[in-house]
Amino acid sequence: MSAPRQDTASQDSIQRIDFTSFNRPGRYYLKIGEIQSYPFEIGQAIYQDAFNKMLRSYYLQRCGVAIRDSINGIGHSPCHLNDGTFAHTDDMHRAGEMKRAQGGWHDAGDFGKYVGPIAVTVGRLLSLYEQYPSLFSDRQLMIPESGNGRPDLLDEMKVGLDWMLTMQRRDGAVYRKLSGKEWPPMILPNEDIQPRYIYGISTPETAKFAAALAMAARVYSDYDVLLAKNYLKAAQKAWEFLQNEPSMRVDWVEGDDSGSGKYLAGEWDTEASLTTDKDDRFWAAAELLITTGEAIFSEYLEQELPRLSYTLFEWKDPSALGMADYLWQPRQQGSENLKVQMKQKLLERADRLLDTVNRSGYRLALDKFIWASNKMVAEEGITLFYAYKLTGNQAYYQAAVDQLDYLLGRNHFNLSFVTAVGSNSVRNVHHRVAVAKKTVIPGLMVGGANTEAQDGIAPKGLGPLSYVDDQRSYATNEYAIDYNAPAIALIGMVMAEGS
Ligand code: 9MR
Ligand code: ZN
Repeated sequence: MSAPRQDTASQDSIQRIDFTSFNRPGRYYLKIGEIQSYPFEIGQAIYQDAFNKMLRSYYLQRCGVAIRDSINGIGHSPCHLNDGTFAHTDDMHRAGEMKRAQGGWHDAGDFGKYVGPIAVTVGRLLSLYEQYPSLFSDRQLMIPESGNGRPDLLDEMKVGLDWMLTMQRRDGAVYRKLSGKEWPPMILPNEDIQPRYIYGISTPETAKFAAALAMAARVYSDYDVLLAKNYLKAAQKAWEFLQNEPSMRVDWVEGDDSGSGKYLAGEWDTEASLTTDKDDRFWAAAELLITTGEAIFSEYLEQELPRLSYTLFEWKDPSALGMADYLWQPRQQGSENLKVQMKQKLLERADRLLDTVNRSGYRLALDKFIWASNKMVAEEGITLFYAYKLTGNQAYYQAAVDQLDYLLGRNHFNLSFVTAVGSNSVRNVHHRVAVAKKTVIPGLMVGGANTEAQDGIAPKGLGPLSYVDDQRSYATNEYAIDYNAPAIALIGMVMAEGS
């Protein structure tokens, strides 16, 4: 056991115990005097259960269909069958007109459906699939499509992809979201019968759409050539629209967030990435290049790359996945010069992260805790993992696993931030179905510590301690599809290349 050391962010006193030499699989606990720890496992397949539960949660988020969950008995009748009505008049549709846009996934604890988070969720998970296809199989998740001969992951991602297609306009532009005008109370989705609206088109969403659909075009071509062609056509059409709209355009009307998330530069978000769509276009160009090999896309990347750094992949700025996918693209294509630049940018970030990890008692790569900090922990873990993949340096690998350890319980709260994973895990998630059914839905990762605690329930201003396991705390204890995705990816990477 190491000497006690203070973790600056939490003020906790921390001692490390190394279990490397324990190689007998089993369930263990620690006891010092009267104090006994939660039990924990040592073994080969310790992540499999978390991986499958977290992946399966997307099935439970499906919209527009009846959910009959054979494993947990969670379910509801079909919801939101009237999706949706145009909220505003634009140059192709009139307010009040209807467009069929059923399906997709509810975003989080709410019932909104947003192109941004769906695109990055699909992107993160299809990228994992491309790198480690053996993590996935048919009949893995016990979903309605299990047994159809293709990996369940692809069936589930198709739900998000096909819904995104419904959000595209004839000219390739993509509408940003679909939701009600009022936040529904804590009811089941089929009880939410308010009208649901399709909100304005936007170039950042159109670009993220193009990227995700371009990826899908290559991934699904092994299983369904027609579907893959359709996805590619949609991606190309979206890119065409972006060429006709060279500046960032977001059709936003005051009040468009009255009953749904903004996913836009706003009162809490000041990041530069929200005032430009170059980062979104970069991801689109990278995926379109990998899929089609067309020169216009590599010219675009050559031109834009010098201005970008390697950042944290999310809906605010998805450019990092463009770089990672470029670096590890199949068939060894791509320009060496671009790869060298990307590699350097990625390692610059990874080295900064490693410094932060080494300074932190919990070996955490984050030093600020805002809304969705757990998602950021997972994404930083992925960046560290990528750095390990590029260099073989074990220090990066260890730091990547450290991020996962934090999420699954090695934190101030002694708590796994994923429901039904671990021996002490979060229970009171801000999630309408879970609250209405008075149940715990397994495999949901919550947002985590958020020093701004905008909900007024979690304590404010405490950094990593600004968190509470309370279903009212939407700013710290809500689950969202784009939180689970990087956590699943980090787990998958560690499972696939764990040493
Ligand atoms: O995850 C989002 C976070 O990055 C933003 O800071 C926050 C405020 O805009 O919104 C979060 O997303 C929520 C969305 O707006 C509505 N659905 C639930 C999402 C998770 O809390
Ligand atoms: Zn629904």
